Amino acid sequence: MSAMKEEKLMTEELIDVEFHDRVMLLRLNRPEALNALCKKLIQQLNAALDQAENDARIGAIVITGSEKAFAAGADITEMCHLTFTDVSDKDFIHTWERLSQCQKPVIAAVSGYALGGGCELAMMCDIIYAAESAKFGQPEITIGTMPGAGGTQRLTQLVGKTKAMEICLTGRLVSSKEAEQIGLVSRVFPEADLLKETMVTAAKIANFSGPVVRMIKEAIRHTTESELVGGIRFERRLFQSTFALEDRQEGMTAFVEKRPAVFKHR
Ligand code: DAK
Repeated sequence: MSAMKEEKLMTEELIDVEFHDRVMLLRLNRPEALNALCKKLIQQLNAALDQAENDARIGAIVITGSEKAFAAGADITEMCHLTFTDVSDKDFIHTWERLSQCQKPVIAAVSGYALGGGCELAMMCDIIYAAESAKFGQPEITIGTMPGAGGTQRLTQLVGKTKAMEICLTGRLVSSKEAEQIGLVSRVFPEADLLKETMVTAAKIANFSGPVVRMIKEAIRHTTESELVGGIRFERRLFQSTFALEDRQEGMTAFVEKRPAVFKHR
């Protein structure tokens, strides 16, 4: 990473926070890297979620990105040089699960790419609204690794085994239309309407009784999340194990060097 890019990560806000009555709007703001989810961005996201949880005036949270990208995944340049020991000893990026633990309702408003960790982040939200331009996917296999933040688990729960297998094993992109058909997203809107419609839904939810909203969310999560706990941890450990593979090193290096990866199957 260049010194200039590093400086930006040290100093700039990578998330814009806006308040619209009882709705907190979080806009991922790292356009030069298609909102790739670096450590700093996840820290800022988690801090904003803590703030929302502790503020009784906030009744719902919306997370969005730019027109081109909700988020193009975890930051590959940040992960590229890590070794198996680096990631397994420190239980690499377990902090991502903060979003899935949020007690207040969270809606993702997705335009453009929601790939890898970006798709996983969206699936941690309670509702996903998408623009017609949205493209979902778990392309980790193309860079020699696998989903590590719930991609194999939440996607399977949402769309079923054979669709999840096909999406994760091919790394192909899923259009918003298909995503709606298979139950990955709640609703699809024209680009120009996406945020407006998302904010209307968020405001509606935020103005219902906060404790009742929390209880409904807790009841639904009881079914969905309780089944997931072991699988999420298992997946994260397998993801970390891919850092022992030459193919993972090659896949991520090839992305950074903008060339096709050549896998040696070891
Ligand atoms: N990381 C870092 N930089 C990225 C990036 C990423 N994921 N995606 C895009 N960028 C950067 C590009 O390098 C480029 O930077 P410059 O060359 O301009 O400096 C800039 O964003 C614009 O990207 P492109 O030039 O590639 O734009 P295109 O329109 O041509 O292509 C694309 C857009 C989204 C198809 C392409 O950028 C792409 O394929 N991106 C990578 C998608 C991907 O493979 N995502 C999965 C990453 S792995 C875990 C938590 C999370 C994860 C794992 C574990 N735990 C909790 C344990 C997640 C892992 C992943 O997400």
